[in-house]
Amino acid sequence: MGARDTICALASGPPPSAIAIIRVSGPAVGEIGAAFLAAGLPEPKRATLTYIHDAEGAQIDQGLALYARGPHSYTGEDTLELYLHGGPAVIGHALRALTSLPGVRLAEPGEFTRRAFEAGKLDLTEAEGVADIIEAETVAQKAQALRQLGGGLTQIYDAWREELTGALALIEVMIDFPDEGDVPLDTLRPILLELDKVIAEIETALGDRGVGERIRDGFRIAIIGPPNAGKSSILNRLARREAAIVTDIAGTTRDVVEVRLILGGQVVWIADTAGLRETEDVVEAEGVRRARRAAAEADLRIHVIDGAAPSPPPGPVETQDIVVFNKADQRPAILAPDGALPVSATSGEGIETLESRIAAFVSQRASSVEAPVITRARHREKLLAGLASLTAARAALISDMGAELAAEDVRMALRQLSSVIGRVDVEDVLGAVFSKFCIGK
Ligand SMILES: Nc1nc2c(ncn2[C@@H]2O[C@H](COP(=O)(O)OP(=O)(O)O)[C@@H](O)[C@H]2O)c(=O)[nH]1
Ligand SMILES: [Mg+2]
Repeated sequence: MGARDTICALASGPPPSAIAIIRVSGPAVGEIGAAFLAAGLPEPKRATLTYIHDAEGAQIDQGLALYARGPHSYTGEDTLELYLHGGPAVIGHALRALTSLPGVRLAEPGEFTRRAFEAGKLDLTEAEGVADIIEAETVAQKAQALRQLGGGLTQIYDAWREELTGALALIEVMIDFPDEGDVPLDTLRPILLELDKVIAEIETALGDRGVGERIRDGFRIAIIGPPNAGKSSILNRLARREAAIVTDIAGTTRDVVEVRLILGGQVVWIADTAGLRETEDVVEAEGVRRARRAAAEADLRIHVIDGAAPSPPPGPVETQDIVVFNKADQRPAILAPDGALPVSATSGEGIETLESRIAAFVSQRASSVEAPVITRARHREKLLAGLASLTAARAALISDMGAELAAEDVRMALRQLSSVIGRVDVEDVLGAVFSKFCIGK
């Protein structure tokens, strides 16, 4: 294999912008500085004003150049950043000039960060934090991403790995010096204490009701109720647009229609669903099945009672759920069952109160876990597998099934935890993680 490609990309937003930042990383940076910058390659980490021209000597622009010598750079390689005027002609000319050199090509999504990961500058959870902070829309998402890219998760996993490595060493001593007869409790106790501590911490992390994932991906709210209760009309009110079709024909909504909003400082997905009823229509029946699934998976359900034909909510109402009595414009609110919020999708009455109830729920839920350990499904999967291995190790130890088995289980758990931070089994996850990045990062 020859030398590694040098990669380049526009790192700033789409043109036109005041300034465009073009990033370059790889072995050709020195050559690019010498060939394209009138001032030559600048001193490391010193912004230098210079003319920039292409290989034929045609001027591209005047701008700042910032050079970082590997390994003291984001990617660990030599990198060059060019701050140019952010017009499409400048950017196009600069990228064409750079990629005209042999060994220089446009970067893939996330390739700069992937190189940083490969150089050991970041672990996988930190790299995920980089992607998340770029995508962050709410302050809560940003705070979570910032904590993650600053090594907040790395520390937790490192501590677990250290404790398990210690426990493993003690188990291996048991294997090397088997006692005649039963293992004395003195030998077992410190190992069990160590395992129990990690088991308890992982269980706490898993028992977070998905708060970290919800902060990142959005809380799920489902509007459910009988046909014609006004569910779609309420969704449209909340969305402030005609997102779902409203008619007086029962069974109009057949699929789940989702609207994304920011409420209570959180991303919230509100799902309008098909009215819950028995039906012969196959399409509507599938809609009802999806409605039930959306209701079951939601963090919060809005049960809509049809004020024109009141009946109790068909599904189970959980404590956090909101019950609304719709069509309050037609019916006196006094007819609303206890605790139900009178609203009218037609007049807008009660909709603000409904919004603030939803906002209160999501902001309270989001702050119910101080620093969520799990921010992606990937983390949850590995932690569940790790927990299963540790539980098996514990069982093997106390039931005398043999220290060898227990050691194997602890090794397995270590592997699961290490794969979250990208220390082992990385190849299968790297593509998935970095392809979701934007180009230039
Ligand atoms: N008077 C009145 N009619 C409503 C209200 N909300 C919905 N409707 C009407 O009730 C019918 C069913 O509404 P829709 O939103 O499609 O109900 P869904 O089947 O539960 O989605 C439509 O004719 C709406 O115009 C309301 O608050 N007041
Ligand atoms: Mg509907």
